[in-house]
Amino acid sequence: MAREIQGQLKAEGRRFALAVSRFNGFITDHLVVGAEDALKRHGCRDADITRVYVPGAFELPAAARKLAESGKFSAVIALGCVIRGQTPHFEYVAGEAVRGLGWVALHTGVPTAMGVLTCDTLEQAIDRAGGKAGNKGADAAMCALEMISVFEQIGRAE
Ligand code: INI
Repeated sequence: MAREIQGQLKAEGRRFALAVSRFNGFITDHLVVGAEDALKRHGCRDADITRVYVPGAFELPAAARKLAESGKFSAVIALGCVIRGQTPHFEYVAGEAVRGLGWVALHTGVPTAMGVLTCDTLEQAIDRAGGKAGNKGADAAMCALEMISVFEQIGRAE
């Protein structure tokens, strides 16, 4: 019979690091609320969440790497917001943030969730930070829970 691994969404007894960009803080604050709400609804204690603030999305990968390599956390959840209208270097900031977080996920082996909004407009960002398109911070937290469980089960598989 085929064996299958599916992630369980359990946050109890796990420790989480949130790397949060201060740039567009009025959006990222809402991503933090969404992420922490999702973690707590799945059993995480307040004391098991560490929030680390960095200047902008560009700095998220470096902070996420430090957090992942510290060995203190079950997962790292990176939260940021890059809006195209605000800068001609949108592509660079967004690209480096996404690429860098992918690098952290691959090279550290610690589940690293990408909760960085890359939007054309402020309205799109609001929609995704607790507005009509949900909360991408909460989505990233759920992704972290799923990947922790998937990795654990792969480790135990015979
Ligand atoms: N950082 C963001 O998080 N979002 C943005 O939209 C943004 N824009 O528009 O420039 C932004 N820039 C700052 C960048 O992340 C770095 O903090 C900065 O370049 C210093 O390294």
